[in-house]
Amino acid sequence: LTKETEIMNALAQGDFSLYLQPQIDLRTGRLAGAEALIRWNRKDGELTLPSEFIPLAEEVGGIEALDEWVISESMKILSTWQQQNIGVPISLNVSGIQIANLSYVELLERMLLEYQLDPHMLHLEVTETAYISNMEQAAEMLARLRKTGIKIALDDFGMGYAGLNYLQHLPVDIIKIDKNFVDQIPADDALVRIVASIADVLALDVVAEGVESHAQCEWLLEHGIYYAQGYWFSPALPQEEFQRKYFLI
Ligand code: G
Ligand code: G
Ligand code: MN
Ligand code: NA
Repeated sequence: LTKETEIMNALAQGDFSLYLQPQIDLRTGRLAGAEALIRWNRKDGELTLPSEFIPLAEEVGGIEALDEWVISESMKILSTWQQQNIGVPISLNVSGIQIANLSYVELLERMLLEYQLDPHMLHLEVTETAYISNMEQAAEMLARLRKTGIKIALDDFGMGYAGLNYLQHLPVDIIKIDKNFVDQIPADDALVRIVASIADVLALDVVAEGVESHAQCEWLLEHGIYYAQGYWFSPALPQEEFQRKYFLI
C-alpha cells in the first residue's frame, strides 16, 4: 500500500476525526473560539500524529483530499452552531503549499456558500514555519479570502525566521504566539513583550498558545493579550465532548 492510498483509504473508512481545542477570552473566562485539529484513529492502534502525516500527505499526495475533509467537517460543525445561534469561530490550519493554491481558495468559497455560513466564523491559520514559495500569490489568495470576511491568523509566531517578513507581506488579523515563547513567561517575558508590542502597533489580536498555568494567564491579561489556548483550559477534544463542555449540548 502506498502512503497516499493509505491516507485515502483512511478517509473513506472514516478513520480521521476533527478535534476542537478551546480558545478562551481571558477577560471574561468565556469561550472565544476553537482550533480544529485533525486526528487519525488507526485500527492497528499505531499512533499517527498530524505532525507526521500532514507533511507526508503534502509530499506523497492526499493533502487536497485531507483539506477538503477538514473544511467540510468544520463547516458542518459551524452550520450546527449557527442554527443554534452559537457565534463561536473555528480556526483551520492550512498547509503551506495550499495557501497559494487557487483551487483551495475556491473550495473554501464554494463551501461557505453551500453551508450558508457567516465567513467571519472561519479563521485560517497560516503557519509561520511553512515555506511559502510564491509570496505574491499567497498574499493575493489570502486577501481574497479576507475580503469575504474570513480572518487570517499567523500561527507559531516567533518560531520561524520569516515571521516579520510574513507580517509585512501577508494580510493578517491575528498573531498566535508559539508555545515555546509562552513557556518562558512569567519568568522570562522579553520575547512575548516584543510580540505584544508588534501586535499593538499593527492592531492585531493575539492568541497565546500552549498556556499551561494560571500565572501565565495573569501575565497575559496584564500585558493586553486577551486570548489563550492550552492545556490549562483543555486539550483538543472530540466534538461531542467539546459541545457538552462549552455549550451544554
Ligand atoms: O495536536 P497537534 O498534534 O494536533 O497538531 C500538530 C500539528 O499539526 C500542528 O502544527 C497543527 O497545525 C497541524 N495540524 C493539525 N490539524 C491540521 C489540519 O487539519 N491541517 C493541517 N494542514 N495541519 C494540521
Ligand atoms: O502548530 P499548531 O499551533 O497548530 O499546533 C498545536 C499543537 O500544540 C497541537 O499539537 C496541540 O495538541 C498542541 N498543544 C495545544 N495546547 C498545548 C499545551 O498547552 N501544551 C502542549 N504541550 N501542547 C499543546
Ligand atoms: Mn494552529
Ligand atoms: Na502553534
